[in-house]
Amino acid sequence: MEKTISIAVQKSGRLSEKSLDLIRSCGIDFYADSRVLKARATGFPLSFLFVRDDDIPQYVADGVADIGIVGRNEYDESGISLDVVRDLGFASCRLSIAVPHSFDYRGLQSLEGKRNATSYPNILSRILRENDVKADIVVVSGSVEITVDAGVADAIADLVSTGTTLKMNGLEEAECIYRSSALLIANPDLDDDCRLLLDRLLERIDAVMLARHKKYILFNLPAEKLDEAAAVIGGMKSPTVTPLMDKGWVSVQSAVDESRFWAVFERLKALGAEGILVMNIEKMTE
Ligand code: PRT
Ligand code: ZN
Repeated sequence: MEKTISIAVQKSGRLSEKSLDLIRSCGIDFYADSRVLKARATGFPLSFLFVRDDDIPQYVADGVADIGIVGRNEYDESGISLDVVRDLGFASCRLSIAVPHSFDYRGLQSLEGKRNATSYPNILSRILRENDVKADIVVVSGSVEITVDAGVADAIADLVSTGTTLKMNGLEEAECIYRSSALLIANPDLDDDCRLLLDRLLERIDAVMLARHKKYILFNLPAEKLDEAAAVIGGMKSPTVTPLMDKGWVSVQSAVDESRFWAVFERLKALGAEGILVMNIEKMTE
């Protein structure tokens, strides 16, 4: 029987869609239905286990799944030690201390002797300990933001992405103490077959992730500006240059980091580039 590698993915929540999108972008197809707990991919020997995110580190540790996608917060909170294979970058958020407006917050020391509600007691207590702060931790599994108003806590440590939830509950984000994004985790004792499959999968994931941060540009340029344009584009072996019918002009193609894209675009225009075409890249290798 063909060997497969199994991946635990959040069944339904903030990680689900992006986890499945990433796998689809790797050319791996499957049928995912919110009612099923397992699925088998086509195009790659991969099977899925759809579960709650809190359970993913334990399932991977127990070998119920070989690998998994989970927020760094859940992984660290679990206290389980696994291989962190990649930081996938999506579902990013921060764990922040938030306080009511009446609370005069001046750093973590302000929490000394106070009641702090959180769903991440292990992460919070580690950070408080590292900062020599002795405080009570009130563990709640959800709706942390209502605990201050309910009178069970003086401050909270909760995940934040836009900050809207805190504001809507009359709380101020006082300090970010920890950052999280989705991780690809693996059981450290995978057998050789599984490790080979993981390496094949990683090759695809890396190609997709690299491409996500790049744009492909194509433009026409006066030939005498070529050296300057190459310097502007930078970070690559050489742009592809094709002569045009009009002898004084060339067509240039290259990948550019998305973060530098607008700066590059403006400088190329200033050099006389025309007909600039910009395309998304689906996959690429370095
Ligand atoms: O059912 P299951 O246990 O699988 O899911 P869950 O309810 O425990 O988790 P889910 O789907 O809410 O989040 C999964 C993971 O997404 C988390 O463990 C984080 O790694 C990550 N993530 C990213 C977030 C957020 N952003 C986020 N904003 N998790 C939670 N939130 C909460 C936040 O605490 C706040 O209450 O979303 C609310 C809205 O945030 P604002 O700041 O945008 O208003
Ligand atoms: Zn959860």
